[in-house]
Amino acid sequence: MLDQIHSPQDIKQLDLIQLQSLADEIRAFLIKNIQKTGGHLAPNLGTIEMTLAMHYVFDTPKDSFVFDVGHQAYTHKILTGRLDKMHTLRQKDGLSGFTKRSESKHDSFGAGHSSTSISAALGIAIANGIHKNNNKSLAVIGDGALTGGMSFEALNHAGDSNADLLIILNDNDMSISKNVGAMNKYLTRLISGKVYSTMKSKSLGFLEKMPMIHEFAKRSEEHLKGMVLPSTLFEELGLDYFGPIDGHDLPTLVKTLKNLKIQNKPRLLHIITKKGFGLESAENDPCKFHGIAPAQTNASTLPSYSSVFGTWLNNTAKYNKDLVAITPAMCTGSGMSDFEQNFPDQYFDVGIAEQHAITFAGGLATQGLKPIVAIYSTFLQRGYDQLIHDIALQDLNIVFAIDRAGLVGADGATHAGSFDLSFLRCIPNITIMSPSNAQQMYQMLNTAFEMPGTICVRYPRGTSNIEDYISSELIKVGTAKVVRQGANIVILGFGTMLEAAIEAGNVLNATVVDMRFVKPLDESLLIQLSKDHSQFISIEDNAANGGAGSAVSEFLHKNKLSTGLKILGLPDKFTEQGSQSELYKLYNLDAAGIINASKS
Ligand SMILES: Cc1ncc(C[n+]2csc(CCOP(=O)(O)OP(=O)(O)O)c2C)c(N)n1
Repeated sequence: MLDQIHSPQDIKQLDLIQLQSLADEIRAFLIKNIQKTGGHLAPNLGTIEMTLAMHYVFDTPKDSFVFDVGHQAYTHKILTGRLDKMHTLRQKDGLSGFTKRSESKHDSFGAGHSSTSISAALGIAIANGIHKNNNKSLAVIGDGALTGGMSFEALNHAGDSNADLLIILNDNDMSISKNVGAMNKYLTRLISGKVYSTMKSKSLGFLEKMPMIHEFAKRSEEHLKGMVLPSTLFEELGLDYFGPIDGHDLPTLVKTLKNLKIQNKPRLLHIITKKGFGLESAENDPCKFHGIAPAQTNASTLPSYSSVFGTWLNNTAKYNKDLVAITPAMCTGSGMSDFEQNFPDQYFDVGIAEQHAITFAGGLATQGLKPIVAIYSTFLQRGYDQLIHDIALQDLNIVFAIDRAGLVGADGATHAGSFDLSFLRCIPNITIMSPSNAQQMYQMLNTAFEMPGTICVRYPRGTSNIEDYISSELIKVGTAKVVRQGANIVILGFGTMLEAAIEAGNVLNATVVDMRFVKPLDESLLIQLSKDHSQFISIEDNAANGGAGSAVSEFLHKNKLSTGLKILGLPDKFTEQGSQSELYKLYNLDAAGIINASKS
């Protein structure tokens, strides 16, 4: 059947039995396809029936579906005419792993970062109201994404509006790791029936004193729920609440969605799904199968930068009871699993709540603790004001371990750490370190932990070729290191771009510098090098605009130094998806790029 589906219209004629067969086909297809391409396996296996039912009942693109994060939208891609491109998923020039407006008219809102769907779908719903077009707007949000502050802001707005908005809460009790927080506990109580039954018994007790109303209320439990006493937090906030229902039961999903389609108030349907549904290994270990690498990937034995961070964290915590580490829902990805096990009292997973993670760390720091905020570069964007206003402005002692800086590969522009050097560099009181290898990273973390102030250590996705990296040494702040002495040209290598700098340096007989610090720069070395070299070439895995090379340019200009400078960095456009090496080549961030720059 799958081959016959070219648009959502093609599923409308199916009966429910055929729809179930289609779900089974899609499941088998996804398991096979994602194993080849890599991607978000477990989240997509959990949302097949939900997505089929949504497309069966509603009509995109007239109606809008906004998928939170967009990592669970593969079935949606298949049903909206992208089946034949699924083999290109997450590859260069291929389908995005997330929803993307430029990819399909059925993707009503792009995503990648979490907790945005209710806001966007509410905007669409309110616009529909202004246009009086009767189109429907749906947000699909996971229980993990619901831990993000923006979703609360959106609920706060939605519940006080008359918008024709349907929120589908896809509750699988998992974020990437096990979901956390009071809201999650509340949802569990809601599913177990405890919330509703407590409220019901309370309200019945109250109503027994008013026999007429009691009699009326008894006739319809729904009525009782809706009219007499709100039974859930969502209803308290002004949304109609429906559920919980089994999110893998197609007939129930279809029937419920049909009922909900004819309503026009802000409403929330709570569905219960199993992450990894239908694939035993994924059901048993949904965290491991949240996202998987393509089958042919050779697992490297070299240490990843995330694991270097994890090792440093463990080793340092052994001797420092004041060390506390915080992750906004990225425990495994940040290399913190061992630390979580070994130091549970010093470990905080705060949910997908980057803003809170940062200001929470600020509070801890005011009391003499030494917080380490482990955060991906792209998600640090979420906490920018917190970083400026709550941390740097108060000169608090916090280490930011910024993972996935630079290009991340298959996840594409939404996840690329393209901007951190630019947006961090302009903040006063901040020190920025950018290690060129695993051992230097370890030493920088030692340094950052020892020194006061707001310290950022930013490192890329991937592995370092230095295996023996543990070191007790510190690095003098603001010092760069000449790693190759040459003539005429100086290549200023920032972070792991040093490798390309050395390769090009050997070809060009250039002087090569491991810059190590983006802020403060090693100004005296720059002055010294400018005396006997005519040209600098800087290279970084950050936007060229406002990044490390810009810092060098500003310095040269301020000091009226006439040395030429070519800045190699990411272009002034959002980066593509593909393998990291493909992309670095594409953006000339390799030895060939440096050699070409030296000639132009
Ligand atoms: C702002 C932000 N922080 C972190 C992430 C990484 N991330 C992607 S999916 C995910 C878990 C989402 O859980 P949930 O919404 O319950 O969806 P599920 O995968 O369980 O279906 C996380 C933490 C992100 N995409 N955006």
